[in-house]
Amino acid sequence: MYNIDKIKYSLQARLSSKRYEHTLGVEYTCCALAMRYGADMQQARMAGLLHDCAKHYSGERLVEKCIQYELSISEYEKAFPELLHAKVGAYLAREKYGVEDKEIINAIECHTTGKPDMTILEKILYIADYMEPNRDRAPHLATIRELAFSDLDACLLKILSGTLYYLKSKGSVIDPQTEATYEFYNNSKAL
Ligand code: DGI
Ligand code: FE
Ligand code: FE
Repeated sequence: MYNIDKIKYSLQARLSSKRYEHTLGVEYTCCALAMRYGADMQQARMAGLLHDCAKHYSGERLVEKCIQYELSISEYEKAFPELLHAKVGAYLAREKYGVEDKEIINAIECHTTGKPDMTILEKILYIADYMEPNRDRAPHLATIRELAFSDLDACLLKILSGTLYYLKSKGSVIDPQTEATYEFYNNSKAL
């Protein structure tokens, strides 16, 4: 069993108060979605709680951490190292917070870009991260919050298309995994 209080204490000490509130919001939303879809609620809560546990590191520190922990860095991650908070977070969830459940680790690892053919837990974390109660800036939040409880894949696609639109409008580098995730869910929607 995990010591949730200890994990929360440690996260609160490291993350900014805004990021910590976001973390609690993602934990809560993961649990609600797990309840809706019959997924494991404790597993979903833990994924939500730890998903941004490396978010306080700068891009430069994240690159250093990857080198130190021997984690690979792609060309895209080099160009936009903040993306690495998911990979380093997955590593720390296992090595520092003692999470042995590979499904939780995988969900944390892909929570920023998504990936094609996600598990229910991976979808729940990806969606909860976007729509937790403290989020207020993303477009179509009301629709996304409604869709999350009726059609997970349609909800994913709505988030992905909004994210791609936002990144393109900023002229940002788009990770091939974000693009591949969008393509997968866009192609599977009619099936
Ligand atoms: O860590 P959070 O802020 O809670 O959320 P997150 O892990 O989903 O990260 C969100 C940011 O990641 C958001 O600004 C969009 C960005 N992002 C997602 N996919 C890509 C990306 N940024 C780039 N440059 N390329 C991507 O493919
Ligand atoms: Fe994140
Ligand atoms: Fe997050």
